[in-house]
Amino acid sequence: MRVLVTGGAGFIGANFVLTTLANRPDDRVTVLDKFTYAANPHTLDPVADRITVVRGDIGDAALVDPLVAASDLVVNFAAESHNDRSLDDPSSFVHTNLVGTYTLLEAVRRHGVRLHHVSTDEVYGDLDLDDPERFTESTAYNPSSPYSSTKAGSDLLVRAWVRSFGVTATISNCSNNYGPYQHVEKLIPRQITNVLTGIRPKVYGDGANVRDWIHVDDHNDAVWTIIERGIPGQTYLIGADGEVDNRTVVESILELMGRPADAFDFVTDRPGHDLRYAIDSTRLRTELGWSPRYTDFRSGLAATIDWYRTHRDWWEPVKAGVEASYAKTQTTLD
Ligand code: NAD
Ligand code: TDX
Repeated sequence: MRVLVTGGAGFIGANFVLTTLANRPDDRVTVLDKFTYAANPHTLDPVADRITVVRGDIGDAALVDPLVAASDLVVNFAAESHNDRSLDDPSSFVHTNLVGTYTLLEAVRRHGVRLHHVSTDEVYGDLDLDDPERFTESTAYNPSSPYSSTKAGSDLLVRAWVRSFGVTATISNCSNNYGPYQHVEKLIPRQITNVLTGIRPKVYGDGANVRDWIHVDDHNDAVWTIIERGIPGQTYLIGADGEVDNRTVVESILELMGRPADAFDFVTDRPGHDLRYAIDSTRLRTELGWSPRYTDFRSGLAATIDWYRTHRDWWEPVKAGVEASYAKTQTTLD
């Protein structure tokens, strides 16, 4: 199969490329990526001779069209992905997440190519801490941030192109990912690399916000399951029953790194901060037979800490810039 992986130099997309090459040696992989700040130019170096890398924008129709025409499958990971940045400047989120997805949809429509669109549980908004319900495929969309609203819009474009134009597409909405190659702006790598560089970890607000953690390899395994066995036109939620509050995540990182569990600071909260996400992945498990392999969050976290410890050259060049940027808006709370 000829697979076009958009956003294949970012966190989840690069892990997808690496596991696809390992598990499906006969597939031919092309990466289309704009190489924004979020892409590390070295992540794909070890497989550079096995893939084709095209540097460009998914919103560039003239570039996208022949790449899609030469593919059997497009897997769309390309996005602006960070909530904090979307609050600072939403413009690139509107361009990439909305115009970019539209551009891909028009190309797959023209050429009759299958699309899998990767999305997030944040499209559903948030839940109360004690709400017994979790998100399902029929939960109403209710996004909170410029990031999540542009992802919600991208999903709705895919649904409309399926219904109105007969495009063959599936959508997945996954919970928070962790694992190797995640940018140090995100919660888990930020705190691990803070400890490794002598900075106290930073928890937004009171740290009660809950995220539903899944290892990136389990996410990507679910994406392949949906591509192979999913029903065209359907949406599947991906989650691994990994709900943990942020304070506990940071305390666990500190403990696993041999530091006192209270050696962190509470800092300025994120505006509009979603309280809790929780995924019910029953459809994916019962209809498609998927289940996660990483069921012990603490050991997945320990492996991720080891990865950042042994890959300093991968993250060190951007660490100081990320912290300087956060310091402009985040101050320690008393
Ligand atoms: P990321 O920010 O690490 O990577 C995004 C990649 O897209 C980068 O390589 C970037 O250069 C590229 N890109 C950005 N704009 C582009 C454009 N206009 N054209 C081409 N490439 C462009 O993001 P990620 O965490 O790997 O997320 C990948 C996808 O998964 C996103 O759609 C995101 O919404 C979704 N998702 C992420 C998570 C998570 O926890 N990280 C959870 C659920 C869903
Ligand atoms: O330093 C921090 N301290 C902190 O308390 C950072 C960076 C974050 N947080 C909090 C905010 C969130 O409650 O931790 C939680 C996780 O934050 P992020 O890593 O920024 O992720 P989140 O906003 O939950 O979104 C992530 O998961 C869903 C991805 O960035 C999205 O792309 C994905 O859709």
